[in-house]
Amino acid sequence: MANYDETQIQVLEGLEAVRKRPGMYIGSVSERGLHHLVYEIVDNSVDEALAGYCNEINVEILPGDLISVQDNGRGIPLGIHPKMGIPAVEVVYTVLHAGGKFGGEGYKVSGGLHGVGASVVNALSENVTVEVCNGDGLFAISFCRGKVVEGLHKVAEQTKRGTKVTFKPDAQIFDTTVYNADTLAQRFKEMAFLNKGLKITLWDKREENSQQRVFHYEGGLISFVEYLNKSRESIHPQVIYFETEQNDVEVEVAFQYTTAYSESIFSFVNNINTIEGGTHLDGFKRGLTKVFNDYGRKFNILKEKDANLQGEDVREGITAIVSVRVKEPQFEGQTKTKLGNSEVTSIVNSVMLDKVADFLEENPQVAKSVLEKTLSAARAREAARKARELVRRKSALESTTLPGKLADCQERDASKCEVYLVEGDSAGGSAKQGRDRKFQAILPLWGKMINVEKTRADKIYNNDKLLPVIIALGAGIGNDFNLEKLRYHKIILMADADVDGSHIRTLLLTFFFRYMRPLVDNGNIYIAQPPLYKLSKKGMEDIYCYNDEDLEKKLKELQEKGIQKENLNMQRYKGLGEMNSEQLWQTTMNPVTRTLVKVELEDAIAADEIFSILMGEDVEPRREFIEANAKYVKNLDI
Ligand code: 28F
Repeated sequence: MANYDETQIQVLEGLEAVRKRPGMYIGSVSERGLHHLVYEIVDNSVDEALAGYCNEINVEILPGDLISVQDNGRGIPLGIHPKMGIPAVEVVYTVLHAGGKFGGEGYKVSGGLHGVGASVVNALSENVTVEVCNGDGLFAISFCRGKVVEGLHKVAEQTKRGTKVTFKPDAQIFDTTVYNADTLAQRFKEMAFLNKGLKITLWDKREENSQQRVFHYEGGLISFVEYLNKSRESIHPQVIYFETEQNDVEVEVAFQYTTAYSESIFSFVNNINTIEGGTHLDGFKRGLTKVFNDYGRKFNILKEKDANLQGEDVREGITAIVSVRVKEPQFEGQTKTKLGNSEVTSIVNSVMLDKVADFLEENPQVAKSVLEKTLSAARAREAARKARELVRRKSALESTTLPGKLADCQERDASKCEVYLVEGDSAGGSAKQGRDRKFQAILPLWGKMINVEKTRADKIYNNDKLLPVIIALGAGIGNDFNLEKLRYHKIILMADADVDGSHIRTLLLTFFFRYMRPLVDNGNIYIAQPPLYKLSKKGMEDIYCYNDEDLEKKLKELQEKGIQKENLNMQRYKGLGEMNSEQLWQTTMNPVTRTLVKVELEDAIAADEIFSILMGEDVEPRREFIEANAKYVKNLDI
């Protein structure tokens, strides 16, 4: 214990650094960062499950937004750490990066996006209590903002094993400390799918009489694909699945084809959703293309005169999960969610060739249906290529042939430019007059927007409603999309706050998500917030309210100043069209006074799901969604 003081100082400095710059460790201090704390702790339990010692995790949201996570693993080790001279559990909770690397033999594979784990949660929590049952009893240790307040001590006799962590996120750090149970549930569901047999229970105890939600799938990835396809029509009954290991890399793949036109492929490394893909995904795609070409040639479904199927042909309508477990994953890319280990490509490619070829030979009926689908996709691709060529040629002439309806801005630096996509010609007119033409462009949209979820690519590229949007943005579409060519860094959807407005917003978001996905990932899309009410009175400046709570608040403020509701004139706006250009500028477009909602992608799987439920072919899931959510609807105008 000679250097005990010194190491303690290092520990405190480490945690102080986390408190100073929390964003560097958990991404942000928004609601998203708040949820991240829970994932860090649950990831530790999942690691224990991956090691084969734990099969149940219970998460509770307690009154006051405390979180408790409990597992039935071996319990965090309590023995004195040889170098630090303190119990191992204390090391795990106070030393940055203490996770898998400490104490020699770490876990074989380990999840955790940032791999920073428990000490970061501790640094960013008002209180943490860790309880460990290791077979010899129940022991506990407590912390406050990262510092030990009650050292490790025995609490009771206990023969069971496991770890329970209870923490309260620090209100000094986070914008909000209120948890969203649905966000957590979505994540736990995915984790349960990825780890077959693992049972994760979520119980929101903030409300009385609340129900437990249990996520437990013996089918694992097969259940995952079935779940994702519940609002799609599959073209073969069973999910194609295999699980194997090669050169220390575990590969698990499940996929099924549907009548959809888009592809929904999700890839994971050690349970982490690799949003940017990487070598495992490359291997999957390469293997898939080759296996169908080989099969098609062998059985003469692909004739001699036919060209090879291309990657996009064999992926049309596929729903797939690619999950690999790698010992030392290297993460790259902007958000560190892209696998870089080059050896993984050939491993996944070769197991695909093996396993999928076997499956096709054993299931010729399935092989035939899928190959027919890929052939028709190849024909559609040809048509789409011609359509896209046309778009490209039109956009190439960009400066001279910007859409006639577009009122462009003067600024040429795209990072300073905004474009408002406005529903309806009349609102478009007011927006054109009201805007600051230096940096704000207006593109009015009119008529019926197409639903891209139900349309094949070739019909989209030359659709007369979408073409102006594609050309105005200037960055291309689909595989050709190039963020660097984007002409406006803020794309603002401005539609009425009614049912039709929601519809057009949803149609546009579906289009951006499926065909200009980098815009979503990069955070270029915003939704304008026009006011719902105007309060006016002679001699008083007009007051705008953006929702019902806002209205209540402002009425109360006025009352405190002695202005009664009865003496006010209250106007409820039914649409953008009711505002003149000056009002529209003041309430919705002036960067100083407006509110914009930024569209962010927190969970790509949940987003894919909601788009296919709301916009897809299958009616039943949509109906269920509406029945489940109708109670939340506030301003329904019929
Ligand atoms: C509610 C949160 O944190 N559970 C955990 C264990 C079990 C072991 C462990 C954890 C070993 C390699 C560090 C026990 N016995 N739930 C949890 N359960 N950590 S965290 O060991 C520490 C890691 O790197 C454990 C034997 N080996 C490991």
